[in-house]
Amino acid sequence: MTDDSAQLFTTVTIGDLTLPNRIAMAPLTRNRAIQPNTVPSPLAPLYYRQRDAAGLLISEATQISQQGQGYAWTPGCYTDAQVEAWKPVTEAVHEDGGHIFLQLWHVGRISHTSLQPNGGAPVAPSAIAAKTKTFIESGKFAETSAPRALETSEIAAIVADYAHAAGCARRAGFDGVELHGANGYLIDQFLRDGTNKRNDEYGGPIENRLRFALEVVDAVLKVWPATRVGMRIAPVSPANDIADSNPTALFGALIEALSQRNLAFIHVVEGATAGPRDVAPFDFVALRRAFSGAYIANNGYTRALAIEAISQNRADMIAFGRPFIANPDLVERLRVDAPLAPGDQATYYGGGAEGYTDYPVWSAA
Ligand code: 8OZ
Repeated sequence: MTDDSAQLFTTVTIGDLTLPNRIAMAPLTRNRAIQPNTVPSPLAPLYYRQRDAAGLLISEATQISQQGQGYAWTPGCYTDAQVEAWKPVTEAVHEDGGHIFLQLWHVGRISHTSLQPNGGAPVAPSAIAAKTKTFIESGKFAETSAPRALETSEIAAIVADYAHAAGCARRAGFDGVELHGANGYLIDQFLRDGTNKRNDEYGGPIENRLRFALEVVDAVLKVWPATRVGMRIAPVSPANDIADSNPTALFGALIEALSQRNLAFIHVVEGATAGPRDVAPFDFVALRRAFSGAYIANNGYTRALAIEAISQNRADMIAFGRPFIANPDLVERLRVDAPLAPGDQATYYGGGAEGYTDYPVWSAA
């Protein structure tokens, strides 16, 4: 072990879990679920097991309902068949002594009628289409479909869908759940004034725009203890055409409310998702200080940046996403400072074992 990498290999407490290192695997959408029931792939247990030296694995984004789906072949965790198919994943990870949280996801407006129940319009806080594309079952990219605004009376059922999926995650043997509050999906759409133009109690001032996120958190906290619940946020990311006039005020207020609820962690996409870290000024150190739980940092971290952030106590864990695709043994490579394989974008989304479970581990030989 090189001296400085030792910083990444100290134990860390997340909620009530003591984890062996500071490296998390970020959620990675891989689009290999089995249609029409969006059951996780039979290769998923091997895929996660190959990567489970990470102190914490966060699953790929997983829809809480059919309405919550926005891309072809993403898995769900809301039916008995899906729960059964997730069990071998959690069992494989636990056999190795690893830990895995399920990421709970509702895409809101980032969807397409072909993926929605009865071919209907996707739902959103307001009827504003996202200028972005999604990936549909024809195997092609398509413009997202124009959404319809949710009726106030419909919101409670979506909150209940989160709680139901959180219960399914428990039955499937996950160690906890991460709420996907990042990247312009439904929770983020409610939070931001660029996508939330509602006149009811879910729109307008920050206090109202937080309401949906906090109702979801509170519903999930009836199923899981706060020690096993985290939220992923991306305060300045423009992902999926999201925008807000004052992310500092918005996320400051959110973090205060999450602290009051003793959430185990926030998982923060620093900068533009999968893009530049310096897309807009934002004081992530202040955000971390304001939060009572652990801070998992993500986005564009290299080994050197990760060591620096942990050494300077700017994060409790560092989540690596894309580097885990082609480097199943990323944890070991970071330990010994081995070169990283680049990965093949053509196999990121969809397909089978190729580019999923067939990446070799690094050998010093
Ligand atoms: C890449 C492709 C499709 C979805 C995210 C869940 O950005 C995603 C996602 C990433 O959070």
